[in-house]
Amino acid sequence: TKDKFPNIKRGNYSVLKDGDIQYFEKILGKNQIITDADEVKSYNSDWLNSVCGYSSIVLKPKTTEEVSVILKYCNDRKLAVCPQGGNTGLVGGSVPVFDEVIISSTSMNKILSFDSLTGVLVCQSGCILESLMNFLKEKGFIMPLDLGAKGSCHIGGNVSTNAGGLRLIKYGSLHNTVLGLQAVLANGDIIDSMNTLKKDNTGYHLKHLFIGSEGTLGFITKVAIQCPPFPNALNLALLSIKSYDDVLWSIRENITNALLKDGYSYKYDISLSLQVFYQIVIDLRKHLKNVADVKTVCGYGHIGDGNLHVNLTSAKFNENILNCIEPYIFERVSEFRGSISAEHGIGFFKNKYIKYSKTENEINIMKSLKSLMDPNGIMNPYKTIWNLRDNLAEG
Ligand code: FAD
Ligand code: 2HG
Ligand code: ZN
Repeated sequence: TKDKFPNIKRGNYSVLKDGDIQYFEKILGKNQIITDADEVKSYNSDWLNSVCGYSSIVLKPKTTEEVSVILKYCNDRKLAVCPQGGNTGLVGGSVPVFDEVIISSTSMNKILSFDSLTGVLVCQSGCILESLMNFLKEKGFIMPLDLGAKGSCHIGGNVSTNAGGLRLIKYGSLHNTVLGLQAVLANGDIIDSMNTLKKDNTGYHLKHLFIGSEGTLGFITKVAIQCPPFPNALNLALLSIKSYDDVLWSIRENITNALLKDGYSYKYDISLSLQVFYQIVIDLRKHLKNVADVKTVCGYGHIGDGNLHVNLTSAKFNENILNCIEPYIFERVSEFRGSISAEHGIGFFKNKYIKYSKTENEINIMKSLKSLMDPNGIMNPYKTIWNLRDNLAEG
């Protein structure tokens, strides 16, 4: 990470000591901790192999109470942490930038209840999306979201990124379908907003703060989600392809994998009105016409949601190409009054650019919330609103 982003400096956080590891062993047991360098490696690198931290420890709590004890300890010790789900995020948010303690939801994978009358599923945050889909299939229900990373991503990661995916157009975003959640704050306090009611207007809707907060405000431990019944009728489109087996989603779902094979991916995930939806790809091709080593400039995504994935590739990472794309693309999106992050989040890659989509007053409220909920700035530092942090603890 430091090679590609040399200007980023480690915050003034504590460094992990043997005594810390012994404490974690005491509360979790050795089986729920990884310190073996080879094993820890895969938790340090993101799915795209774009960024890599150097954490020396992964903690795998099984319960909310364990997460609470871990976070309280890290906060008191001023150890920075990086919450991680299935590590399929595409904006460098799920891996440490330096030596943050990784807290993985892998072992928090229990389905807690399902009500077949209301379709409400309650589960721990580490349940893999596809496992939940398989569980619901037998009951005649589906998850309200589906995405290409379903075999690995966790529902807690989905909620933390407010993942969109292929069903958003029909069922709405997770702000709509998540009925309740439980999260642990940096200081270990458990915020239990595990509502399973469809209507509840008692005060501020705290769950919405955590949906899409990318691990910067707390660690999500449980989720209650409204699941729709399996549709009785399907509308099929007739597509001119060679065989029936070639229909409904793998080609679309595998675009991301295909681009990864093409080389290094520069990824942009924007919302634009349909009047100007594809214009940005045409403009970018013109803008980059004379830039050496650009391989592919393409756009695809979720047209019904007004969300375009603009992806570019080169054989390997090239700083000149990056500087030609950014901030150009964000300036254009801002001119069109679009969003610079439609569904993947801000993460590590885009946190300099939030101002292109948010006003100063909105940013000020975000900063105040972050200082209130994480005064020592231990939760997923260097990500999301890190560059706005003039009044936040720098660690
Ligand atoms: P991670 O990648 O582990 O983490 C993502 C962020 O959430 C990080 O900031 C992390 O710190 C935080 N986080 C994770 N778990 C918790 C927790 N329990 N508490 C607090 N913070 C937490 N995204 C879409 O929106 N739509 C798509 O269609 C889509 N398709 C994809 C297809 C492929 C092939 C791939 C590789 C990715 C795709 N993504 C898509 C991106 C990614 O899968 C989603 O963002 C997903 O929701 C991330 O879940 P995860 O469990 O892997 O989270
Ligand atoms: C999709 O819609 C995902 O396929 C991934 O959100 C998009 O790789 C991307 O940029
Ligand atoms: Zn998408």
